[in-house]
Amino acid sequence: MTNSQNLFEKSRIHIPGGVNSPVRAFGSVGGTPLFFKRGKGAFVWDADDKAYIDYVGSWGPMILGHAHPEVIKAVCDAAQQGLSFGAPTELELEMADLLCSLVPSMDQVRLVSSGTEATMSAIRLARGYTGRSAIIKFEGCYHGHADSLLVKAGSGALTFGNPSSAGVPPETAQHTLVLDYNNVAQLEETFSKMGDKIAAVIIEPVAGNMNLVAPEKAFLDSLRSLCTKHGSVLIFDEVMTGFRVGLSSAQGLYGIKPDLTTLGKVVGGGMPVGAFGGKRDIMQCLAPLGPVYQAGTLSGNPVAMAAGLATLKLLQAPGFFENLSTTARKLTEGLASIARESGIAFSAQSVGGMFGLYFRETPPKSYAEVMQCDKAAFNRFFHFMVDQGVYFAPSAFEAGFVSMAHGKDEIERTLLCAQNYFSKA
Ligand code: HOZ
Repeated sequence: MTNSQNLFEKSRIHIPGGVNSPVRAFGSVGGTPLFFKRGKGAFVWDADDKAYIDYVGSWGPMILGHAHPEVIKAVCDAAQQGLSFGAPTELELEMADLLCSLVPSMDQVRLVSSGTEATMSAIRLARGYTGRSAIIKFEGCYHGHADSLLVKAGSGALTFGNPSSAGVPPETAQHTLVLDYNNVAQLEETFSKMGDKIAAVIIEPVAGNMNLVAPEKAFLDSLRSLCTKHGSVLIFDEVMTGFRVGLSSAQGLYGIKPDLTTLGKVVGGGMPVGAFGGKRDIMQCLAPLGPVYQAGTLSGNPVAMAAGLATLKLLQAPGFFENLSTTARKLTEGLASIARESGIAFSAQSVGGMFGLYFRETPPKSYAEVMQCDKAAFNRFFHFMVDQGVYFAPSAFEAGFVSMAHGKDEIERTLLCAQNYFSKA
């Protein structure tokens, strides 16, 4: 029995399913989850001391690679001053100023402790601001696990075949309309029928929780114009794409200004941080200024702020995102070309530092097309790569991530392993 297997057996006694977040359980790919004990740069080491090139990066935050010395120093320095005060600190001010200067649509921002908190609060704020109840989300998009958003959701919900969770009252779910990603006609029809009832549309501007699905520009443009026309709040959930696909996030990349934006992952540099922000008149509906309540004991935690600020400082270096995007592109183009030579139905694509691998001929454009991927083929590939010391997300329905620590050697080694696999598959 490996140390990971042993730890998993023990964890199942007091932790439901042995994990604190479902996708980690390897339920979709089969086998036993790896327990990690250390990370450095592009690598993680499991409980048996085996090293892996890591393409999960804690599901996105580790954009600088693991244990970056400047981030670790910032965290240690902040911790020396005290862990939490439940009162404002200067670090929060620094973070808010930085976020509003980097995110094109953000006049004001509120800091929270997770992406789920950010999206849940943004929805409440949009409802409070408009006085309307209905929201639109898209099938396969995942916005954290708040009740109204766990309807036909992606990520773990999709991985385990329960896109709509038990425990969500029908009265809550009835206010959530689910439409198809990238379907302009359906969006227009819905707005023409009930535009005056729609409080908000929430979208992952690049979907990353049903594998990676890239948006069509025309789709994002119609979203913007329909929300403006009908007085609905457009929320870009950039928890995954924020500072991951570019310095000005997906909204900068596609040239769209949402009304509200949610952030998480990279913004905390590996610590629990989320944020939501946007237009001043909407943000001013929040307590203590306005009637929409939202609060948190650990919101804006100084140690977490220090990690986030150190990370955001480093990714503003000239050429950072060009290099990151080139790394992701080399990986996906390399994998696609190796698979093509072996006649395997496989495709891959990247947006900035995130990527998708698909066991089908072309990248999917919707949830329905994601479902056409050969999941069993992904699972076989996943396990072969793990054996070879390459760790991809343990689910066919998650995006992958590279960091600035992934260099030529790591990409070449990954491609070599994949070549060994595809040539025999
Ligand atoms: N919801 C995350 C993937 N999109 C998984 C989080 C985790 O297991 O850490």
